[in-house]
Amino acid sequence: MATLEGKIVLITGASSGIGKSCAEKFAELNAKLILTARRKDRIENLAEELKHKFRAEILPLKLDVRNFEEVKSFYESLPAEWKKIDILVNNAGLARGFDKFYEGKIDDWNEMIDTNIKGLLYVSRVVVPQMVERESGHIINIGSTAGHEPYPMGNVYVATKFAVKALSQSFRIDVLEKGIKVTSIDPGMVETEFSKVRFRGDEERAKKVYDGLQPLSPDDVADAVIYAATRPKHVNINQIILTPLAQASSNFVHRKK
Ligand code: NDP
Ligand code: 8X3
Repeated sequence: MATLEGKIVLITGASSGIGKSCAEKFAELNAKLILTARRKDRIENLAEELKHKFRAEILPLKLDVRNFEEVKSFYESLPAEWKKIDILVNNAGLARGFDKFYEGKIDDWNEMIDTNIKGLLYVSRVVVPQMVERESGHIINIGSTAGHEPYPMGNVYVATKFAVKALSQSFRIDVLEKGIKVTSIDPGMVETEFSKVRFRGDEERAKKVYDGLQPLSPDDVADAVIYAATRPKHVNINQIILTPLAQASSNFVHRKK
């Protein structure tokens, strides 16, 4: 197992769910963390907690991945020693709405496309050149089973995750001779704030998504991220698809009555 000690890890969307669990696990393994999200209070509190628990070195920084100028100035403002990011976890993402495409809301579509596709591209565009220069680094994209098989009313969210899969494959080709790893971690149903965000705070509807089955926890997904991040130098984990035991794919879910 390769060590994470002293590695600089940037996590987008670290204020909740999978990103937060990744932060906890990387901190436990003595990585140095740059935690980003829009909800600054949350990442600041998390940073304090992890500093206290693991003596971790952490920079919590507010970042909206949809804004390229903000992404650029975020990176430029990092102290020189923190610019050499070893591992980039492109996790920030969301679903909005659950409609037939012909009834879909344009604002929902734009938000998903701007966050899940363009945000991932913006952050990668700014962070990866120093990896290329150093011929070392690891890009870990959080995809989804939705990027492998569409499901009813998933349309635009599904399309964004197909795009993430395409980008992970493309990145891998583009950095092939640069010694940089590219991994896609593709979970099925994970109980986080994801469904609450999708249904705009409707807790009851969000809960129903996981009715009659045990979903993945964010820690389950973070474990897969850590696995990919700790392989020996010559090993690249291209993709991990993980689902709850009760989920075979996007469309096949077994629920106990
Ligand atoms: P959560 O809603 O719990 O977390 C989403 C995170 O993304 C939050 O930290 C949020 O932070 C951040 N985020 C959203 N928009 C932006 C933005 N514009 N700029 C910066 N950060 C942003 O959901 P999950 O943990 O479940 O989601 C994480 C990733 O996992 C997403 O890419 C999602 O598509 C993917 N995924 C989730 C699955 C699930 O079933 N839950 C399954 C498969 C994949 P803030 O609001 O503070 O900015
Ligand atoms: C999130 C999981 O099944 O809602 O990517 O698409 S799902």
